[in-house]
Amino acid sequence: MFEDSLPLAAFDAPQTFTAHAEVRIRIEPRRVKFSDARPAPAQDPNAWRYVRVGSKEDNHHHPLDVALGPVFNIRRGVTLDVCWENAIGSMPPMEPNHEATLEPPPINPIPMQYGAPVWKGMNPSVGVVTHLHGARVQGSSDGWPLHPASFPGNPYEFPSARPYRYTNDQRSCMLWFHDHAMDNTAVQVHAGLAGIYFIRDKADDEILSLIGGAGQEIPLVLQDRKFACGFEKLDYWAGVPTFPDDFDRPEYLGDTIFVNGRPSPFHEVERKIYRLRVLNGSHARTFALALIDPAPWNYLAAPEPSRVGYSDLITVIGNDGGLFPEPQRLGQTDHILLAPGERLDLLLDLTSIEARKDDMGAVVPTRSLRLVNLAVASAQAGDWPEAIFRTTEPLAGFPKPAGAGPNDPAPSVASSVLTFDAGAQRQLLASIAAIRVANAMEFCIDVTKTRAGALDEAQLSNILASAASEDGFEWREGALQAPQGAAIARNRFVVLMNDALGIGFNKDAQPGDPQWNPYALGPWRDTQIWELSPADPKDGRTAFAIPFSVDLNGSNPPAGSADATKNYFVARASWFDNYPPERLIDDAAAKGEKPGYAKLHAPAATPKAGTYERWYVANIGNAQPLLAGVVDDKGNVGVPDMHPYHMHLVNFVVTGRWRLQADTNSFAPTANQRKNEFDKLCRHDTVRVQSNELLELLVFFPPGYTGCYPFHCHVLEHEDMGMMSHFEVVP
Ligand SMILES: [Cu+2]
Repeated sequence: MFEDSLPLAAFDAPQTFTAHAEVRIRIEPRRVKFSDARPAPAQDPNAWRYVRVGSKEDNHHHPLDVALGPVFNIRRGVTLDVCWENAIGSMPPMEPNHEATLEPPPINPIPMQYGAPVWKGMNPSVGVVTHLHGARVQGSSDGWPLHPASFPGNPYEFPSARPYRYTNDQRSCMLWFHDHAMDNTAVQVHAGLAGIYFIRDKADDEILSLIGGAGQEIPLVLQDRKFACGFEKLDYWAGVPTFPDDFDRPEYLGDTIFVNGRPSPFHEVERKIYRLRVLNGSHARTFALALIDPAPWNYLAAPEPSRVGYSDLITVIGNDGGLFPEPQRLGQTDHILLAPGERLDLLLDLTSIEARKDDMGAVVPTRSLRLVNLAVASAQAGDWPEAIFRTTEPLAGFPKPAGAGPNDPAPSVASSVLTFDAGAQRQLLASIAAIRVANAMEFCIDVTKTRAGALDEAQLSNILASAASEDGFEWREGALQAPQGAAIARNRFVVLMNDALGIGFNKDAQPGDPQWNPYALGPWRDTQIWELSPADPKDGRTAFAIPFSVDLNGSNPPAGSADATKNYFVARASWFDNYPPERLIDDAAAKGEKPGYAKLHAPAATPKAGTYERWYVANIGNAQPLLAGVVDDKGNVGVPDMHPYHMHLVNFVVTGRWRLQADTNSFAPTANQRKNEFDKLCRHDTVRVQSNELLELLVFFPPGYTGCYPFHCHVLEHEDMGMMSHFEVVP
């Protein structure tokens, strides 16, 4: 570890735009490096890559330094027209959805079968779809999963290029673009299809000049990955092992943290202030990030008492939707959680770092601080892998394991996140040293150079306050809110469902079969998302009882309450539940239809542009009644998954949290209970919803932006397997 240098210039061709521009991005197989120690392969491509046509990367004879796409820098309000072109290669002549005629492309073991479905019951890849995550765009430019830029020669008559317009009409923030193809997002992002995109404005300029200029900014794209042998390729399937009972684990988990495309790299810095723009670009892994001194006892003549935790050098100044209204400095032993899809904007103040002397009295010219990931349970054999999604607190309301007595505590998940318990610091360092995926990167600090001035916290607060109330939310009484007097148009109720116990998918399931879902009248899917309504459609579907009451037609004040169990009906299931509405039509000729995806069902919600809505989002299991029967005969506890819930187009603020309580089977309101969650300061486009948790979100649909947009879980495999639905914003 810490042998590769952090690629920065290696985001080879930064693209900066201050006036309207038209850009072509070609998506193509390329040879890339995954490690400084090994060159890119001499011949066969080992990644799919976004390349700007005409840039210095646009040269097939040369390998590229990283798999990540070019970095974009765009001024707020400047329009950028991007044509996303699929140049991955043509499909051999084939009948629609006919797998047998297709050859895999030459980048295995990245599993890029053009024609074969990746997961059971899913569509094969028929192209690429580029989505700019977090962007305010018209629906027609959002990257609709059913509108791929397809492979030339595809039998569905999809075009091979998609022109999108990005208006960048939003406050400064870090966005990222990645593949969003129906059913195939996970493998295509793994193949390399991701890149980052910054919107810049006045407040952003002021932050950069406060810390010494744009050179002090370091983008950090964190992705867990697993090398195939030889360090030339990545192996997707090795990250999705199958349980002995043949129950597929539906998440990819790598054993190494890649930062900007390199495994656990190092980066040389000085005693200055740095701005870290952090993206969790992983498929399924949530990080608990902290800063530590990895070797506090190596120097006998240390000028300060030895300590391990250095997270107090970090000040959090923003997340998905841009800058916070006020800065939040972390504590010495704090960690901060970052789920797939989420971003953080951090200031790292190294100006106070002291030089150390060795036992001969000579100054040691460098000191190291390490960015670590304390959520490591999956690295330990035998652990239920989803433990990595949990936090250090015992999960109130979480069902006890089979055989647990009345006085046994609810399962604590403390073991899944390493802690800084007093007296256990040496043990912590030993654990970190032993677990590869606990190590993100190391900062090597040159202490021989003159130090810069410390962070001007008063000036920082002024900059953040000046940009606090804009773009749909106002900073009032210590919380982001809808502007004074703005109406809340209505409430909606969404549940995230898991088939955690492996009911399994059977497209031919019939009513009464275990694989038949009586709530949505279709086969159970592994993961799904439902919109609930109190209205019984009277078609025989089973009511779904939830101990929480939402008046869907209510407006301000919020209508959610935890006092009554109420029956709901599944008004709209996931795209996939009513199998097979989005299957590629494979007998189109016989039906006299055009080949392609079948017509989409109605949207789950139709909010009006320019309005506010409250969305209640619950993460619960598929067992009814809740909490009963969620421990299977192997002692596995059901519904352990956290789901990072993502809505396209919008920003939202978390305005309430409830937890399902085991003893009373009711939802109890909880304060902003997890440390460093910063509910009142965050504009989210993605938020963690822990198991048995219910969130109240204040969602702003920006004026002037209409069309269809997905909302989904950002665990890419969950999304591919059905935890995705869509809303249509109407004028
Ligand atoms: Cu999920």
